[in-house]
Amino acid sequence: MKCFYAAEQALHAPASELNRGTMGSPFEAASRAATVATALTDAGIGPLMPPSAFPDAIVARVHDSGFLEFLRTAHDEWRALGRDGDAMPMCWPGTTMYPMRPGAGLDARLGHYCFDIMTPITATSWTAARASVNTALAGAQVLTSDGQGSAFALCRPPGHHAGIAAYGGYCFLNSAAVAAQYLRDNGARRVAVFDPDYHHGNGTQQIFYDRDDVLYVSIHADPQTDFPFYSGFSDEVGSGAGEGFNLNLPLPQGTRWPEWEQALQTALAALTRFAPDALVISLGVDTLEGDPLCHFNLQSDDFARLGQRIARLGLPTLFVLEGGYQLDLIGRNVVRTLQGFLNR
Ligand code: Q9C
Ligand code: ZN
Repeated sequence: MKCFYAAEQALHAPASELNRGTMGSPFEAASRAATVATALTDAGIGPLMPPSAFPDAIVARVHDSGFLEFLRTAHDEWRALGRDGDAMPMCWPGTTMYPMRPGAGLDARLGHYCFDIMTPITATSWTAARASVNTALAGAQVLTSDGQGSAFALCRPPGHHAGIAAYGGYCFLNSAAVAAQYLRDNGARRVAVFDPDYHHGNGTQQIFYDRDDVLYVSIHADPQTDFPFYSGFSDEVGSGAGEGFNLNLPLPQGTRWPEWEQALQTALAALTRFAPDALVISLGVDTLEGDPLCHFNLQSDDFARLGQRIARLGLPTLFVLEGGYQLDLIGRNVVRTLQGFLNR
C-alpha cells in the first residue's frame, strides 16, 4: 500500500497542553507519527513516501480564506506583540453572549477561530498542518490515478475537528475533508467519509453538512459525555440537499467490540447504500482500551476486523490518521487495520 508522510509535519510540537486543569505534556505529540512510521516499516507496509506540494487553492475548497490567513500568520503576530511561547486564546465570543463580530486584534481572532484550549499554535504549526494536508492529498492522488487501489496518509497534526473556519481538538486543517473534496474535483461523483475515531468529527460534519455528494458517517463517544460536546448527536442528519447524508452513531463510554460492531454494521450499510466512487477513512485508533483521553474498549484484533469490513466494501480507499494517544500502541493498531484491509 502506498503510504505518505512529510517530515515537516513534526514541526508542530507545542510546549504543553492544559488537560483537566493541569498543564502537562501534549498528548498529540510529534512522536505519534514516528511510532506509526516504525510500525508500518516493520510490518512491510509502505514505504513512507514524502508527498509533493499541492497548491493552497485546493485547501481553500473547504476552508474559509480569512481563516487560512489567520492560521498562517497568527504566531508571527503573537511574536510581534512581544509574547513568548505558543499562541493560545484566552477569551471566547460565547455563542449565547454576543452577535458575531469580526474580531480585529489577535486575541479576538484567536477566540473567534479556536473552540478549545488544547490546540496551541507554534511558530511552525502552519507548516506542519499544511504538510499534513499534502500527505492526505498525495494519498488521494493514488486513488484518482488508477481509479481504484488504496493509500495510507500518516497525517498529524490530525484534522477531523477543523471546520470551515474553526480549529480545535488538536486539529488545524481538515486533511480528510480536503482529500474528499479533491476526489470529488478529480472524477469521483460521490465520496463517503467514514470516521471511526473515538471523537465525533465535528469539522468534517460541518464542511459537508448541506451536501448530498459527500456522505459523512461517524461512530463516536456520546457528545453528552465527550469532546466535542456540542455536535455528534444522532438527530444531526444534514440540512437542505444534505439531509440524509450525515449519519452519527454515538455510543456510551465503556463500549466494547460487540456493541461497536453493531454500529459498524449500520455504518457499512449506509456506506453501501450511498455507493460512493471513493472512500476516505478518518482512522482514529483512540478507541483502543486504555487510551489516556478516551473510554471505549476495543482490542488490537478488533482493528483487523475493522480493516476487513472496510475492505469488503470494495471501494478505492484512503486511510487518513486522526487520533490515538497510547504512544506504544498506535502504530500496532494502524498496522492491524491496514493488514485487515489488505488481507480481507
Ligand atoms: N486536554 C482527536 O482525537 N480531549 N482529537 C481531551 C485534552 C481530546 C481529540 C482533553 C479531544 C481531541 C483528533
Ligand atoms: Zn479522537
